[in-house]
Amino acid sequence: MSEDLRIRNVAFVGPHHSGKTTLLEALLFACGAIARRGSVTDGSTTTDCEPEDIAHAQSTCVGFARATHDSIEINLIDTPGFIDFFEETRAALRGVDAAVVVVEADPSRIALTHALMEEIDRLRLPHIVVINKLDRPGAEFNATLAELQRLYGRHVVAEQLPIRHDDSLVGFIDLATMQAARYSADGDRSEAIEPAFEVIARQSHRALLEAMADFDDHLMQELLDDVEPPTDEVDRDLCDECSHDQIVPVLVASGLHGFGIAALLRAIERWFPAPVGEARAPIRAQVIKTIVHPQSGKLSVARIHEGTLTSDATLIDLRTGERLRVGGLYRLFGKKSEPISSAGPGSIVAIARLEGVLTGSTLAGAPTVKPLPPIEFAPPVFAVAIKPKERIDEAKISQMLARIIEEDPSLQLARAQFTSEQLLLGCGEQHVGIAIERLARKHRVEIEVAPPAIPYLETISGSTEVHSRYKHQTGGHGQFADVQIRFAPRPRGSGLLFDDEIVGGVVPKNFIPAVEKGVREALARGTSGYPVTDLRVTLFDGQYHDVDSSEQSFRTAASMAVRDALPKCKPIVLEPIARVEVTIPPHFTATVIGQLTAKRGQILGMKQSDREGREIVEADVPLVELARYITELRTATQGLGTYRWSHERYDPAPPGRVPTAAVS
Ligand SMILES: Nc1nc2c(ncn2[C@@H]2O[C@H](COP(=O)(O)OP(=O)(O)OP(=O)(O)O)[C@@H](O)[C@H]2O)c(=O)[nH]1
Ligand SMILES: [Mg+2]
Repeated sequence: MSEDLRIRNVAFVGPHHSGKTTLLEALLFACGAIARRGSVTDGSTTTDCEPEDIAHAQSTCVGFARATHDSIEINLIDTPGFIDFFEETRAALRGVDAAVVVVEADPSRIALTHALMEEIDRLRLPHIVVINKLDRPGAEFNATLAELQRLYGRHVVAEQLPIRHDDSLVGFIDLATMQAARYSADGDRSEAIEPAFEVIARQSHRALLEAMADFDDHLMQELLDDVEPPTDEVDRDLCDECSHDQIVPVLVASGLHGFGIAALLRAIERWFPAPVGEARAPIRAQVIKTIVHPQSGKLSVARIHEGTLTSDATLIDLRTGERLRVGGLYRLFGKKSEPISSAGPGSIVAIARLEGVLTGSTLAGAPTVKPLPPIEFAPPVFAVAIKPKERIDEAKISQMLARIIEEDPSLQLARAQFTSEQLLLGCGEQHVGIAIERLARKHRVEIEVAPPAIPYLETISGSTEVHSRYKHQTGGHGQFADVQIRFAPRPRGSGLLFDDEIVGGVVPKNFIPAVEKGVREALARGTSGYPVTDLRVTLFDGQYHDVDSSEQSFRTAASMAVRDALPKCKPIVLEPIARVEVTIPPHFTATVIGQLTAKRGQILGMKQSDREGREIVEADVPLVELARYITELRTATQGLGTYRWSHERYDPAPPGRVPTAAVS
């Protein structure tokens, strides 16, 4: 039988900059888990402990910590809010039983929680919302709550009201107990509700009960009969309905001042579910994060769902069937790892040296254990071209790149089509940028980064015939070759065709491959510097000299012919056109179509997506216009839009818009 454990596993999630790391730090301090409260601005918090977090004063990956309160062990995961790191956050949500959604007291920032709330709903994860930064002048509690309810419904309901004086937070009213409290350095002090707040408190209390009554017939009857339900009943219902993800209570806080922590701790303990799991069952655990230290090696952070894991156990990676020996068992606290000998169900632990195990893998104590649902990572939407700054061997660099991808499976490596550049792909500019920084720091490899080259081509739109003679006399042996060549356009996409129409051996057979070679070499860089394609090149006449003609001289004559001919055939530059599928909630369709049209896109139509509540806009867009498209798309769609593309064809580029290729 499964038993309730005195554990809570909680993720702090929410938009970028909403104050998650600061609030979590205040919670750790309140529980005595840290002696001094660090700050994000000076890089001293527990969970922003990676050098990249500190350098950017923001979370760039998940951080782990724990605290004990009322003899309940609280495992905490701090997640990065920036949209580029959403895949990291999604994986972490698999390890917890509940989430604290931290938002700023600013209604305009609530829409940024959309993708996150969708994921929380999909996982049916019990959660609360904390309206944070209420100490700030101009903080808007009411408007923020209204916006939350407009987007997510009336079951997102205030359980506290902030008491603000002189535009700053001083206390709160608990709407379940109808008691007020004032924050102070040594805890919250209860006090009576001020007369000025009585009406609003009563109305909000009623709204809370009504939202809860939707899931509780008894409470509904009491409300209909105008009976005030006893406080302990309200409290019980809140626990029940929040832990079953029916009600989403909203709390108030100022993480920076440590205000709201006591209520938050109480909510975590009372409203969030305890993990369930059987200690004697075979191990069933899922890896939610992989950390690779250049010196100490690899750590797989896993959530144990069933069983008791010991530091000398053998596990099966159900993804590969591989049997692996645990190389050490740890609990993480910021950058510290504390060795432990065993951990039971509901725990989040770091396991050392599980080679081949990836984030998302199910680790099992027996082959009969059922795998947990895999974690599918969204396909990458942003790419940079990379090459090492110094010449180091290819094998070494690919090994290091493989390690950073092992840490973060939402990164990918690929070779660019047409240009063969090495690409690093990820979920956005910042995601890829930070990966490069991490690579430089951890593996001491400096990488040069550039936007991927656009594989422009050149073609001709007119025909011509040229006569080219190469004659050179340098004492002794001379050089002689004479060719007449016709250049004509071919249909788009048909490539280069070389024709030999020589009759009577005026150019001997053995020199014709040299002519073709000379033509091809010269066409590798057209008038614009880009390769020339879609044309027919016909050698139809020429002359040779018995002694002075050579392969080299015909090659030279042929390339001179190309140089001469190209400007006479009205050369044009061709640009690659991508077929784009943009996936968005339907109400953004008009915006996205406008955006794509402004990018010279040609809209092909709309279709239904497999994903519920999503539509796909299909369009053909010049590849060059897509360089930063993901950032623009997210800005226009509250972070919800995503897209993928594939090469479709080449079209003439608008004159004057194409950079000349750099001479290499
Ligand atoms: N006034 C005020 N500022 C706060 C509060 N909490 C955090 N901040 C500030 O807001 C900024 C962001 O805080 P963080 O704790 O890093 O926010 P976060 O949600 O962890 O940010 P990401 O990890 O990037 O998603 C920092 O400059 C904090 O000092 C608060 O309650 N009041
Ligand atoms: Mg943070």
